[in-house]
Amino acid sequence: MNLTIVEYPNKKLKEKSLIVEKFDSELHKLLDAMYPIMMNTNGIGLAAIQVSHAKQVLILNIPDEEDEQSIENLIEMVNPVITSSNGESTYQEGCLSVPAFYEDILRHENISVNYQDRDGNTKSIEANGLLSIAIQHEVDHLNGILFIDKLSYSRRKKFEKEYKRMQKEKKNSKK
Ligand code: Y12
Ligand code: CO
Repeated sequence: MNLTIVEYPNKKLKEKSLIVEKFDSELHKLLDAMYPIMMNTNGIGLAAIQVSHAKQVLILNIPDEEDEQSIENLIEMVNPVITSSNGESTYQEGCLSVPAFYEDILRHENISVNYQDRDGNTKSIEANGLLSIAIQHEVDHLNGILFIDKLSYSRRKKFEKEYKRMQKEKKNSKK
């Protein structure tokens, strides 16, 4: 499966993803293809909508204490639902669909999540720290929400201006 990352301002990123009902080889192929694309772009999280598949699917690979990512730490979530949350935490977030832009975003510190694995088995997880932040960021993608949608009016204006300038530069450098 050949996947490419969709970048803002592509309208695809606003779509709401659909619940997965079939835990078949097509789902497995999608999950298998998402992993290398996330790793090759230095990502720690990727939602299926970012590769143009409007399915409630996301993957995460949080670096360990040595800042290393390994396949043993890969988490695949299908149909995730955040069932409870508490506390507050601000983290500088980035997104593979909004390249080269990072901003402080306020989210919940601790969350509980119910989800299914690639075979449809029900799972639950309690998360804090970067894992909690990354899950909230990726679950937002499934609802068509980007981290830049959480910026204040003035920060968003500044972002739009900088992002347009960067896109222009990128286009000109390819000429
Ligand atoms: C904090 C909170 C949430 C997340 C969610 C997942 N985001 C990412 O994994 C972002 C990765 C990322 C990687 C980049 O590097 C490359 O593309 C090579 C990047 O840099 C550029 O686009 C130039 C930006 C974001 C993560 C952290
Ligand atoms: Co993202």
